[in-house]
Amino acid sequence: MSFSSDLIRNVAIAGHGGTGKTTLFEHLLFAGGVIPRAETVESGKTVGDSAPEEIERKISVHTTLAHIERSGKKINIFDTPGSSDFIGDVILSFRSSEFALLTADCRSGVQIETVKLWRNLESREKPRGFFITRLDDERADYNKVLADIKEKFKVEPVPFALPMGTGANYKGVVDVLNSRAYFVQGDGSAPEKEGPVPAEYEEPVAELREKLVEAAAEGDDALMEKYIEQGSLAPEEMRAGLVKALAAGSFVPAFAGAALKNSGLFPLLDFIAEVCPDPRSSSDVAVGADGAQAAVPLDPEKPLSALVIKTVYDQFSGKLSWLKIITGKLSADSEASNVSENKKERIGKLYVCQGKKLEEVRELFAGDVGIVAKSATLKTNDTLTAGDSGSSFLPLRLPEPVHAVAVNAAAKKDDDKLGEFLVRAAEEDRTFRYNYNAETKETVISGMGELQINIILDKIRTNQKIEVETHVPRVAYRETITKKAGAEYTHKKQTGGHGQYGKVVMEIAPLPRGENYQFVNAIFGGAIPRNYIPGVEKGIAEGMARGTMAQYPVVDVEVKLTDGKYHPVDSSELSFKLAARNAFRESMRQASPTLLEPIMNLTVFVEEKYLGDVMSDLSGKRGKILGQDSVGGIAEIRAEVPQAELLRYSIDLRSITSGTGSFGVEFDHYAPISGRIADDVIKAAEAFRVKEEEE
Ligand SMILES: Nc1nc2c(ncn2[C@@H]2O[C@H](COP(=O)(O)OP(=O)(O)OP(=O)(O)O)[C@@H](O)[C@H]2O)c(=O)[nH]1
Ligand SMILES: [Mg+2]
Repeated sequence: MSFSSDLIRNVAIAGHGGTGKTTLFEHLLFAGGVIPRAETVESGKTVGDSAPEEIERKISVHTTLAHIERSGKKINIFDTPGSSDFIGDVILSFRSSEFALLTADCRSGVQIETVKLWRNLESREKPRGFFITRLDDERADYNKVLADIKEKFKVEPVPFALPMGTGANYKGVVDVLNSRAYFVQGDGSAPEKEGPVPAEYEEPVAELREKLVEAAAEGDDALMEKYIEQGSLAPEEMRAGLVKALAAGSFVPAFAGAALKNSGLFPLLDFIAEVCPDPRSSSDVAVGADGAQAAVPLDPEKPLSALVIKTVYDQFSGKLSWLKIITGKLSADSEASNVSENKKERIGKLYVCQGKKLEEVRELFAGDVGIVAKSATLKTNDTLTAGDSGSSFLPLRLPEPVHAVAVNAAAKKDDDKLGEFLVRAAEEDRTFRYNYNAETKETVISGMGELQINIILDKIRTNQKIEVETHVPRVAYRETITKKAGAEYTHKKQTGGHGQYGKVVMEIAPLPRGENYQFVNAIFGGAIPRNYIPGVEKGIAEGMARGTMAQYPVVDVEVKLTDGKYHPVDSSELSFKLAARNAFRESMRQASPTLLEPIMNLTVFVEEKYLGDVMSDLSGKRGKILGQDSVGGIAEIRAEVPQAELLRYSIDLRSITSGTGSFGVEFDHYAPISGRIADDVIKAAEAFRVKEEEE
C-alpha cells in the first residue's frame, strides 16, 4: 500500500551496542501487527538481525527497515547497529529519518557511543529522544538514566512515560500524554494492556503532564500566552504545540519500558504517529550544476527527486537500491534519470520492505523509503529525477577509516574474483574502502574497525571461498633533505657509432614541508639547450621517485639546474635524463637526507576511568597530546601520533577500554624521524626489496 507524504513518519532507532534496539524494533513490529510473535536476538530469528553475520555474533551489523501502521500513519523504522564499526548505516538512517530515538539501558545510563551519536544528531539539528529500556531488570535505575541524560547533554528530558516499578516489581508504564496506563501481561509475551492510571501514580503523572504542557507552549508564542493566562491547554492545542516544538528540536522526549516484555511500546507509537515531524517539515541538500548548494524541502507537489541511500546485494533478490523520495512521487513501470550517472533508469517493480521481506507497491511519495530491485545504473548516493534538473543530492558524509589491513589472494587466479567482491562490499557499506597502493604494492582494505574488517574477511573466505593472506599495511614514508648541496654528473658513452653525452650540474635545497618540488632553470648561454630540459626534469623526477635512504619518494626539494654541457651529435634527451638522475642522487647524498613519517591527528573518546591508561599508552606510541576535554564522564583526547604506531590502534584501544573506547584519525603532516626508528624503517625497506626481487 502507498501512503501520502503527510501520513509518513520516519524514525531511526540508534544507541550504544547492546542497549536493546533490535529487541525494541522486534516488539514494535509485533505490537504493530507486522509479525505474529516477537523473537529474541539470542534465537537468531529477529527481523532486525537476520544476516548470517548478525545471527552468528548476536549483534546488528546492518540497518534494517520495516514499517508499522498506527492511527492511519505509516511509521518507517530503522533498526541501526550499535557498534561504531557500522556507523555508516547509522548515519544513512539519521539522514533518512525525521526523528531519532536513542536507546539507553537503564542499568548503565548513557554510554559512549550514544554520546557520539547525540553529537551527530545535534549537528544535523535532528529532533531526538530517548527510550530508557530494560526496566524489568533487577539492576534497573530509571532516575539515574534521566540524571545522566541531563548531565551529559545539558538538556532537561521530558518524560512521556512514567515507569510503574522496576525489576521484579515492574508493572508497566503510564502514558503521560494520554493519561493512560499500560500493564505488562503475564510473562510479557502478549501485548501490553491499557487501563486507568492507578491512584498512586495520579499525582506524579499530573506533575509530568504539566511539563508536557510547558514543552508544548515553548514551541508557540500564542500558546505560551494562553498557557500563562489560563494555566492549562486543551488536548488538541497541546498536541499541536508539541508537534511544532519537537520539529524545532526545543524539547527531548524520554520514553520508558521493557521492550522484551512488550512494555512501553504503545505510548511510543502514539507519540510517533501524533507528535513526530511530518517529513514535509524537513529538507535535504542538493548541489546544482554550478556547484552551489541549496536546501530542497520535502515536497510531494514537485517533480520527482530521490536519493539512493543504501545498496544491498541480496542472495535471492540480487541488487536492491534503497531510495528516499525527496520530492514528487516515484511510480512503478516508469522511466527516470539517474542524474549522477547521466543515464536513463527504467523503473520496473517498486517495493517497500519488512526486514528482508519485500512488498510490492505502485507508488512511493515524498518522505517514504522504498526499494528498486536489480537497477541497471543506481549506486549509493546517486540522484534519481523526473527530468534532467542537473542538480544532485549531496553524497552522505562519513567518517574516515580508522583501521586498515593489507590483503592479497593466495592464488593469483583469485585476484579478479577478490577485486569484484571488494567493489560490491564497498558499495554496500560506504565506510569500507579498498585501494591498491602502487607505492607499497599492496591492496589495502580499510574501515571503521577490526570487527567490520573481520566480517568482510570472513565473507571473502567463507562465501567467496577465496584464500587470502593479510598483513599490517606498510607505512608510506617519505625522504627529504635538511641542507643545501650540489653535484655534477656526466653521462657519457662515446665508443663507436652514435654516442650518448650529457652533463648536468645542479644545486638542491630544502623546501618548507608540504611544498613538494620546485624546479629552477638557471642555465645561461645555452649550456644545456632548451629541448633537453624536459629530459633533465624527467631524470630529477626519477631520482625523486626513489630516494637514496630507503627508496621512498623524495619530497620538499628545490632543484636548481645551474650548468651543464652538451655534444652537438651525441646528446639526447635520454643522456640528459640519466645525467640528471645521477646528479640528483649524488646531491641528495650530500644534503643530509632524512626520513619523514606520516603523523596523524587522533581523537579518542573514552570513559574517564580509562583516561590515565589511554594517555600513557599514547605517550608510549610517541604521541603528542594536543588537548583534552571531559563532559559527563566521557573524555575526548586529541593528539598527534605517528601512523606507524596506530596501525593496530583499534585493537589496542579495545583492550585498554574493554571495548568501550573509540577514535577517529586523519592524516595531518609528515615529520622527520631519526636514530633507531629510522634505522628500523631502512632495514624493513631493504628486507621488503629483497623479498620483492625474489618473487
Ligand atoms: N531483560 C531485558 N532484556 C532486554 C531488554 N531489551 C533487550 N534486552 C536484551 O539485551 C540484549 C541486547 O539486545 P539487542 O536488542 O540485541 O540490543 P541492540 O541494541 O540491538 O544491540 P546491537 O545491535 O548489537 O547494538 C539481548 O540479550 C536482549 O534480550 C529488556 O527490555 N529487558
Ligand atoms: Mg541490534
